[in-house]
Amino acid sequence: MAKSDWTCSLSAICEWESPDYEPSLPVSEKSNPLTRDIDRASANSIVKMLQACDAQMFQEETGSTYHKLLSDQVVTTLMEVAKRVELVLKDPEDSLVILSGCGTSGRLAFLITSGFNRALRQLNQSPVYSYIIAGGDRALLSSQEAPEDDPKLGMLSLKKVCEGKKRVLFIGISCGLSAPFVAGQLDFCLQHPEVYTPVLVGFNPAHQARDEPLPGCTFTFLSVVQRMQELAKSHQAFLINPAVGPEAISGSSRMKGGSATKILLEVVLSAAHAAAFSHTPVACNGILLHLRAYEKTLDLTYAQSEIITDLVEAAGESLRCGRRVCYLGWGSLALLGLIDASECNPTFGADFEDVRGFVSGGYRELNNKEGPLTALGPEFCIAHEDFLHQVLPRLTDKDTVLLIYTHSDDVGKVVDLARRVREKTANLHAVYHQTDEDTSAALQQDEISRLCLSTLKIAWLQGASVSASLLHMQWELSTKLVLNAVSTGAHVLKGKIYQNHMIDVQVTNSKLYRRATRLLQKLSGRPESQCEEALLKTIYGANKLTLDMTTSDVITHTCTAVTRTKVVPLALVCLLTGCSLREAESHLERQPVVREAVEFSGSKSFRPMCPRDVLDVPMATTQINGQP
Ligand code: F1P
Repeated sequence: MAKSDWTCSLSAICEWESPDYEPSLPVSEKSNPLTRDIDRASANSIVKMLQACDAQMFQEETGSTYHKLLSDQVVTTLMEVAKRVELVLKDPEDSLVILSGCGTSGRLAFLITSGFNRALRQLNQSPVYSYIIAGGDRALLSSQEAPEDDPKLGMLSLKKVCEGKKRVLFIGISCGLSAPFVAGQLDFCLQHPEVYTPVLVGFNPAHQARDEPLPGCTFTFLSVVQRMQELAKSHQAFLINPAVGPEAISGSSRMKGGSATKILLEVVLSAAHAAAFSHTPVACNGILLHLRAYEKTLDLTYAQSEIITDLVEAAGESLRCGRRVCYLGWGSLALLGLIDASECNPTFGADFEDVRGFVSGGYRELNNKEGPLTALGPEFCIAHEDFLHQVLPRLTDKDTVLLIYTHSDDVGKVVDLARRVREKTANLHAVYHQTDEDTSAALQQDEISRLCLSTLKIAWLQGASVSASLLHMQWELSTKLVLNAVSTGAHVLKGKIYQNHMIDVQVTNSKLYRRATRLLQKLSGRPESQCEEALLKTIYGANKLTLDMTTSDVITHTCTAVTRTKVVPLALVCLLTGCSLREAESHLERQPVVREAVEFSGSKSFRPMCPRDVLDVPMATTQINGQP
């Protein structure tokens, strides 16, 4: 298949559903056959692959193996949960709806609860939604993966938020049905059914939930799910877990997992609001219409794939030459910029300076529970003023800046900022949404387009059937897709991905520890025990493992791994060459490309399947459109 003309066949789209396809892995961890060669694709092909992966979210149910987003069973559960939310909205006293999750799932819990509490305030209703994110508010903007492994912490934070409440609808989000933090919360709900009704959102079938023992607990994620399945029969618990297909970058649940979380929960909460405040009872048709509106959002967004490609290229070029990408946003779209930027560190091992998000109004706009976090360090400085002071003075044409806004934001302010950025760099781009009828800011928009190198303008139809709130949620999803494509595509172009795996995965929690071991098995062809041994040796910086090291639990390993860099690449070099850890370190120091480090040390055993650099080095300048 020509890389410059990437298309996908139906069999490739459905291949992951075959029972023989990576049978030991849950859907959320499988590698997507559509992106097998993403590491050597052009920007244009990368965007097309991401489009095809995203489209899998709305694939119809083909057999009985996997329920999909539009399956009857899923739609029925969405209706049931919406009715529970409606009850809370109609009688909010002493009641709460809580959305909780780790990493991206927690960030989206924050985004969604903020939006729907705002909607309640506009209706003069008191807010009923609350969010919990593992690691607290700092995890909204940075990677805090260790707390994800703590079921007790999850349970305690839930208890704290619910103090004095008589009725709580708890919605736990774990894309992989795997986070111990969420399992602890669900278990607590199951133990206190007089107050709590648990709902689980994730993207694996129930039997693929994680079955690993949890420290200090008698339950696993799987056993919690099984108890919930039993209670689901009598509507005392709910599972919303359609399969949306493997992620474009294996295990990167920030992408489809995050988008599907946003879609599902917004559908539920919107239906509940319409039932409680607009005399529109929760109905199957309404739910389906809303889901289809998101499907159209994907189409409308990727209809602009040429400009998205330009953005990916610009951002990729910036990252390749060690420069930065900045998202300057307004309103909730800015929050999507903050979220996307914050995920680049855990996903690609990026520095916080590589991709940064800024929001007009800073923490005032964010309105998070813990208030301003600027004292925690420069990566928590998120206002446009912080950008003007810290970043703007050092900007050059090699940095990429994206303005992200809608026509309902203060477009005059966008013009002002665009002018200031333009004095420093011509590499300025705009991503903005407007309704087809609105021309109020046409002159200012023309000015912005003149200042920008490219303008990604998405025009939306605002007919009678599309409410302002639905439109806004569509803008948000569209922005998420664009930014995910920009940051993922840019890191692929930088050479951070091998096939469709992130090889330099941070081994900072148990899920990532298991993923790292599997990756080593796949790339070295060695047995699991050898791979885990090599991983532990690099984590502990030891050529020989002591009893202490081998008998410690995974949490101890991951706490130590936080202090180490390039753990997986080092382990891989050791496995493939048989060299010592020190030798592997020096190979990688001299040659940060794993493939070449291995070849340099004389191994014949490593046969790379892609020509693109695996680690930290810029793509060869002769590589055009993915062709060497
Ligand atoms: C939670 C999560 C992801 C993050 C990384 C570590 O996953 O924090 O958001 O990208 O993979 O885990 P999940 O519980 O939603 O599956």
